[in-house]
Amino acid sequence: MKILIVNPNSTASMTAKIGAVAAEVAAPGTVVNAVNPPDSPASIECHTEEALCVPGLLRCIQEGEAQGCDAYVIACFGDPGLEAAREQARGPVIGIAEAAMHAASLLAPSFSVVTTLARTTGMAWHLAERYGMQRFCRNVRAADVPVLDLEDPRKNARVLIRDECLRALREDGCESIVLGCAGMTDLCRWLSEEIGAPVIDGVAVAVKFAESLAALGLKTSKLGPWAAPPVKPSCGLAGPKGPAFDALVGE
Ligand code: 2AL
Repeated sequence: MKILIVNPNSTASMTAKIGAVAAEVAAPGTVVNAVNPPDSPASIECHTEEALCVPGLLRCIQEGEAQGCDAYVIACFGDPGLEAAREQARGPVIGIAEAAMHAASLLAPSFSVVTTLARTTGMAWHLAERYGMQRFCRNVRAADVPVLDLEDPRKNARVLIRDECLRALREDGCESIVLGCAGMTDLCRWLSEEIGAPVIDGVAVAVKFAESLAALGLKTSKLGPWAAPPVKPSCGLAGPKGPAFDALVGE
């Protein structure tokens, strides 16, 4: 089985970290490949950056389709382009926020999200509403850590995140924590031990969900709004048979 993990930001060190966690949790026989578009923002921390990363992300999914990938993970907590990616893919496409929130709801009566910057907390609340997870979500908290600080060992990111997780348990009355950034993926086990409660990393959970659904032979429904988009000459990313895709696969 081949799973493609797309980090929609262009920071290669984060993509490598995501790929390492994915390879660690994948079953024997599952090949995981982590990629990022070369031309997207270095990190995604606002609505504009979310919008800007989507064309590159969709190109990655189209390449994955050409290579016969069985399932996909979008490794950014805003789940950018998730439904558009589902229009492009035959197999399951899982966003890390939806995966983490659903997993948390199976492990504890409630969760709080601990994310990067305060300006992204509203985006996480919107996702909780969209996924029907609002009733499990006690709070969305920012550790005040820019995404790229997670890539710099000289910054104090892990301690700031640990302290915010502890505050969440104490002040929000939640029993589990959802990590609000793919760049936190390597901290999950350490954080769980430090705080004594389940800490859910969407990257690991999304890989396992994607793998399970694909192993069951389940695919994305093409009966309604997740059908392949109509091909239009004005839009290079229009669909699997659009001009951009043809250029990608060398047709
Ligand atoms: C993210 C994430 O997961 N990747 C990224 O670049 N930004 N999320 C976030 N809340 O900052």
